Parts: sequence; structure tokens; C-alpha cells
Amino acid sequence: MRKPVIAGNWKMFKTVGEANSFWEAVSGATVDTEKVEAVICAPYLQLPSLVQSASGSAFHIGAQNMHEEQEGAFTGEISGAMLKDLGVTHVIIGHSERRQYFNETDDSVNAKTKAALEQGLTPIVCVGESLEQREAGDTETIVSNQVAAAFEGLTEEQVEKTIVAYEPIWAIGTGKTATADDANQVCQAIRETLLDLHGEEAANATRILYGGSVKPANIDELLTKEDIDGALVGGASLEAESYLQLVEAAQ
Ligand code: G2H
Repeated sequence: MRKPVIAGNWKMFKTVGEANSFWEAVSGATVDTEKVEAVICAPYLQLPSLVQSASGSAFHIGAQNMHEEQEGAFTGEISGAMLKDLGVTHVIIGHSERRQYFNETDDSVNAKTKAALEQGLTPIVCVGESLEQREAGDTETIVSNQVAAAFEGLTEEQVEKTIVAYEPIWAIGTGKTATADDANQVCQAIRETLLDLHGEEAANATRILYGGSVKPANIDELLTKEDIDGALVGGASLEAESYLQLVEAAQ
């Protein structure tokens, strides 16, 4: 049984004060940690207070990026070691916005994934095709290649600890969602890639999320699909009420 994950991705939204207000609104919620892994991936500046507030609660706090080196002369960067030391548990790696605006490549995604795992962080590795690639019929090839590259050199045990998020670029923040069947078909192709490259046990254990305009109105159908194990959620994770509705739907 794969435990579903609902991971909020706040992107570059919320001040520390706004993050604290969000926390006050969610902290009293009943979350069954046996049934769902609830994660909030916040901007770096909000992490210290969120980690402190969420300590001992049902919620995990994640980052949205990290550098692959433990330390060094990399001005403006944050390492996985620093995140781990703070009490952060998850980290998004290779989100399409980072690939598009910050020159992240399959190689950097692979290096960051390995570094995150070495620190004991849970990587949430993002993959997904553009509209052009989808229209050309290349979706499964593109996504499978991204998964193969991101997971290259990982042990079976490391693969099982890694979460994949399938996010079609054309569905991100646009209000357009892939149909649940389309999303499941790509998630199934991802699992087949993991099966071919890392074996049955790893493929069966790895959580694969869907991301792209997920909201309370479409989560139920997505979660009925066999290969979809939860969601990476942007816009709908910014309001405590809708974030909690998504967590509730998964438990
Ligand atoms: C995709 C998603 C979160 P949204 O980027 O990673 O954002 O739910 O706003 O489409």
C-alpha cells in the first residue's frame, strides 16, 4: 500500500506573517498520518517558523529547491544539509519553473536528488511535458526519459524513498487539468519506467503524484486512479481551507 501524499507548493507566495496565519488555520485539523502524508513546501524564509510550529504535528515541512553541494562558495544558495539541520523533511526538485527560468537540467535534477537522499530528505522530483511535446505525441517518451535521468545511479532503496510528481507544463497554474485518465496513463508509464530500470519492488513502492491545477473539485477523481498516489498542489494550497480539503480527500 502506498500512502498518498498531498504536498502544497507555495512557490514565491506568502510573507512570514502570512505563513504563520496559515499555520494557525491548519494546526487544529485532524489528520490521520496512517492514511496521508501532508506536506507544505514553503519559501526558504518561512521554513524556520513553520518547522518550529509543525514540530510534533501531522504536517511535514518541505523546501522548493536545494543546492547539490553540502556547502561551498555558491552565493545565494541553500544546501540539503542546511535544510536537514533545520528539520525540513521534503524538498521539491526540478519543478518545471526551475527548469524553465533557472536552467535546471536532467543532470542537475539527478545530482540534487542524490544529495537530498544522502541527507535523509525526501525528494519530490518533478517531470512533465510541454504542450508542444504533448501535441507531437511525445509525452510518454519525454517523461520517461526525465525519470530515467533523475533516478540514474540510485539504489532500489533510494528509489522507493523518492516521490515523483508528474506535472504537465500546460496544466500548471492555467486552470487546465489533464483528465484523470490521461494523468493516470502517464503515471503508469512512469511506473513502467521504474519497473524496467529499478525492478518491481521499487516501482510498486514509489509514490507518483499528479500536479497541475489540482483543487478540491478534481482531487477525488484523480485519487481513484491506480497509479496516482496524491498531488503536488500550487494555487489551491495557499488557502488553509482548500489545502485541508485536499488532505481530507486523501485520507
Ligand atoms: C504545478 C502546481 C504545483 P498549480 O506547478 O506544483 O501548481 O496547482 O497552481 O497548477
